[in-house]
Amino acid sequence: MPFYPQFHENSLDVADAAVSAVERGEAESEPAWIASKLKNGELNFAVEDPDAPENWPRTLVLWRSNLFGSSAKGEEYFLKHLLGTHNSVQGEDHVASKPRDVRWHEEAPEGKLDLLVSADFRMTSSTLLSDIVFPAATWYEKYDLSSTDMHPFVHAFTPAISPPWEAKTDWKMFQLLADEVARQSRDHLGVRKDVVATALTHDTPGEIAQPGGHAPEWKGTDLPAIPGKNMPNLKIVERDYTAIGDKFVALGPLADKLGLTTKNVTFDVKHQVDQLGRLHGVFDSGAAEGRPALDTDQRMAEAILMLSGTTNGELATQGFETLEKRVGKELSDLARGSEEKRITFKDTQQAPVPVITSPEWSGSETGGRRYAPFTVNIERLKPFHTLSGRMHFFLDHDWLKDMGEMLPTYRPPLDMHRLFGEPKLGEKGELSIAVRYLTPHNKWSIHSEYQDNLFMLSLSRGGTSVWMSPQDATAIEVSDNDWVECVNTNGVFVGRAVVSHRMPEGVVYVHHAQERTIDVPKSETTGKRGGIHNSVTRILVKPTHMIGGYAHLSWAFNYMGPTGNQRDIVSIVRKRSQEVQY
Ligand SMILES: Nc1nc2c(c(=O)[nH]1)N[C@H]1C(S)=C(S)[C@@H](COP(=O)(O)OP(=O)(O)OC[C@H]3O[C@@H](n4cnc5c(=O)[nH]c(N)nc54)[C@H](O)[C@@H]3O)O[C@H]1N2
Ligand SMILES: Nc1nc2c(c(=O)[nH]1)N[C@H]1C(S)=C(S)[C@@H](COP(=O)(O)OP(=O)(O)OC[C@H]3O[C@@H](n4cnc5c(=O)[nH]c(N)nc54)[C@H](O)[C@@H]3O)O[C@H]1N2
Ligand SMILES: [Mo]
Repeated sequence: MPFYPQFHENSLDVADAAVSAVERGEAESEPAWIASKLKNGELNFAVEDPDAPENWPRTLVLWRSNLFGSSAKGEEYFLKHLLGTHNSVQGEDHVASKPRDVRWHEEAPEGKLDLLVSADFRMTSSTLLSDIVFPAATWYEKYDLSSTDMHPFVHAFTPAISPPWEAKTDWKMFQLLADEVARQSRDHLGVRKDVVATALTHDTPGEIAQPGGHAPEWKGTDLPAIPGKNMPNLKIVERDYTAIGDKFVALGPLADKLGLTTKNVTFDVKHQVDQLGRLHGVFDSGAAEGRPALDTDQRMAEAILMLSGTTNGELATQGFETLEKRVGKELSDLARGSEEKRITFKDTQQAPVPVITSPEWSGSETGGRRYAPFTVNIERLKPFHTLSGRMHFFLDHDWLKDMGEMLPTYRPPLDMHRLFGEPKLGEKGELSIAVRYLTPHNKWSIHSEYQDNLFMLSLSRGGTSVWMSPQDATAIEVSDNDWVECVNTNGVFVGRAVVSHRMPEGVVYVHHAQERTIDVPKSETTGKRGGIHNSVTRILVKPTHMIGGYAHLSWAFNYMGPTGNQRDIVSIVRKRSQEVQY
């Protein structure tokens, strides 16, 4: 798993030490030297002791995320430990689940962050808590692209008006930030070597690094620690911090030198880089000399369309030809006829444009077909990216063996009473009952978005709500629309009961992303305003989600990694005073 910071020492200093050790002839290579230090314990991964002051990040920039109103499972712990601000954690630290290999601090640090920045165009629970808010341009004030793997169109964002007052496009914000970091780096960081640790990633040689799914421990054993095999790949890179701003607005030289790789298909983009240079111009000096300019949001959008097979037929065909050689099946016919088709940003502005079939995805749109995943695998027998190359259910990794989960199997929810002393399910108190607390996605919003307008608020009854069964409602003498409170060791949530026969007995739904900006009264439990759906949750990481280096059980950016499991949460739901204060 990627983890930042990477080591308990500054990775720039680690890089310097590694380089000089190699110069002195003490090690064969920098990665070998770093691995030997990790092995003998002179160097440690930061994740081995995340509560040590040198091991946590001090700055957090939220962009297109509403962490404290939406995603942060275990919200109150984030408020307490990350931000060190008002919180409603009700219980003690969960000492019952002390880790063995990660160092435990009796006094968990509070207020780890020095600076929280968010870039958003709405007032959210996160902007309320941020030190700095960058006002973002909305979708009608900037150029951008929108597309997903589930629908076959590329859409353009085109500004109807300029961003008002100080608002800036996301591209501009990051550009300005990069320029400022570069300016300050002239005095501070300059040019440094750095170590980069990368996961054993899916569709790279790393995914066959641990054959048989055996993952024996090298730490404290006789086994050697080998980068790229039983530990991350390690690489020394040079970072010119003073050039970050210049590099941010240019397409870098590795694009044409190494090509662009997706799903282990490398696209040779020399022609495209040349075309972009002629279209947008190249820089005549500085760190990006000779490189195509990406200095506006519009140019960046154009570059994305130029460099993707789904919008550039030349690349789609080239990618399929590369793949044909590897899998021995005809594939390039899927893109044939579109060799000269290039979907430009102008095209997408005129109308949503259907994409070209490309090996970047697994489906086919050839001949106007609607996209469905894996059609190329099924119809052309292109191997699935799994251990066996087929649809694959049996998993023989050591850890899955330990968990008894080598085949899909039913696992009951965790017994939170036995494990953590939470109340027993169904346990009744005075006008209260212990229930399972689920937070599925909201029907009246997409996460925290689109709910804070009169239409959606009217449709959803507005404000915070708790869906519950008639049986549970009767047990605590609650009628539809009464105010209730959900409380457990993690925190508190206040909302109106929506009593519905659609809910099974013993379960409540508190829909995802009901944030503290709309109709959130003070809670009786804490006397404080606040508590969101995620106040009552906390994360339990499922160990098998951290398996890596074994075929499709390998980490991949934005695709495969642990999820935050919060679905075994037990909460007391109780009737409260119907007089609410804000
Ligand atoms: N308890 C619980 N927690 C969950 C989940 C759950 O089911 N239960 N679901 C999880 C899942 S699957 C997800 S995906 C996450 C979602 O969690 P988040 O990604 O944190 O949620 P959003 O509310 O979608 O936040 C997106 C923010 O980006 C802003 N935004 C939108 N467009 C732009 C833009 O163009 N520029 C800028 N600068 N900002 C923009 C929006 O205004 C919004 O505030 O939550 C996770 N957390
Ligand atoms: N309207 C709307 N649509 C959305 C989104 C949104 O916010 N709003 N978000 C989008 C995003 S980013 C995502 S990730 C998807 C999420 O889409 P889904 O994964 O479908 O989302 P959920 O509603 O979180 O969960 C689905 C169901 O899982 C059930 N469930 C809970 N625990 C368990 C369990 O232990 N076992 C089983 N079998 N079921 C369980 C819940 O009761 C719930 O009905 O939705 C996408 N679409
Ligand atoms: Mo999601």
